[in-house]
Amino acid sequence: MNSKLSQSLKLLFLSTPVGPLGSGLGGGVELTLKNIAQALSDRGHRVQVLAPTGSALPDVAIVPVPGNLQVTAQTQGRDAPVIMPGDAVLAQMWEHARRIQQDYDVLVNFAYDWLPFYLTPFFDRPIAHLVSMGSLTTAMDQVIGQIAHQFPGSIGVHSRAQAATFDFAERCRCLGNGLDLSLYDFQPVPTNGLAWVGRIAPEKGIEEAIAAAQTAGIPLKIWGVMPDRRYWHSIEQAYAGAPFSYEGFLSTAELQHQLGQCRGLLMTPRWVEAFGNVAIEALACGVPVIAYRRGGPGDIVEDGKTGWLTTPDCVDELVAAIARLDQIDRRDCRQRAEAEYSMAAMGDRVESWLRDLLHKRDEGF
Ligand code: HBI
Repeated sequence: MNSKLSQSLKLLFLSTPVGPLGSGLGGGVELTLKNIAQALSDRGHRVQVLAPTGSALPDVAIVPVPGNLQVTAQTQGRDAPVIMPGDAVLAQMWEHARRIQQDYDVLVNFAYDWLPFYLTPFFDRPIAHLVSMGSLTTAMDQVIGQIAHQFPGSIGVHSRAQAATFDFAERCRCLGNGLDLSLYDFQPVPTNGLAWVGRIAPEKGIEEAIAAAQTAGIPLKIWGVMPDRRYWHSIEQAYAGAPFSYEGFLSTAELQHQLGQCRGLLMTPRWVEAFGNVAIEALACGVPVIAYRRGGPGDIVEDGKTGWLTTPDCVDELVAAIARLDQIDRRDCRQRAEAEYSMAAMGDRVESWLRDLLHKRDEGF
């Protein structure tokens, strides 16, 4: 849909409360928010972001909100109670949003937290929720499901696999994701070994990637934020002598340059990744992706064309896939990213989602 044919939208984005934008603590949702803000601004919409103090994003207007950060949802148990710290930044963001909502057409929530969903019926303006992870806790499943039924079309997800973790999957709008591909250089010839990129945490399954690299005898380079040094040291001890090295948490510009030199990216999530931005970053550089048939990466990788899909948690199949990396044409990887995961493609999907939600609202849904 060409927004020139209809009025531009005034959008208020409410960020994740687990860390300032740009700190890496917000994980994939930081990049998602940044790219959606850019894609929608590029097509004439006005985007304002509320985010924890200390947030910074190039070319994005951010209103800093003070308060204590939220505990990350994936470290809670399935039956964990809903918790909020005293003086919570999440509560302050939504109090601020309540006061200024009349200046906007749609609010877009990026937090995977109970409060924004619970507050939705109390707001005058429609709220679009971009749910950034699969099912994690009963309390979140319940409150998201309630809003999915009460406000049809208001729940956006990244992949069908992620939607399938909820019992209201058919009510989820699948948005995929998108990148500014001009930031990623296609590298036709690899000069490096294997890559693993992500937050270095137990749910990411880095151990299997290291074990596969060790068996394959190919060095594995690891990039990403390291929230827990103790966990990293336990990995170093468990796999002493294996060919792997930690290469730091890099800017997108630096990461894509290093990642693009690799023969392949290994994605070994223990949990259902909602999407796996790293998969499309690799494709954008021409790097084939070997991923478990699990979660978002399972929806992104085309088996045998842009990488290989393997049985989850099976190191032997990772090793077999590594041996077949040179069967993948690296140009196919870049072309897939351009067709499906560009800013324009993601911008189309998000704009259409928000307009449909507004349209439903106008019809008094
Ligand atoms: N945990 N409580 C909470 N809130 C979030 O918004 C959140 C999170 N954990 C991880 C996370 N967001 C993002 O890293 C993923 O959604 C990508």
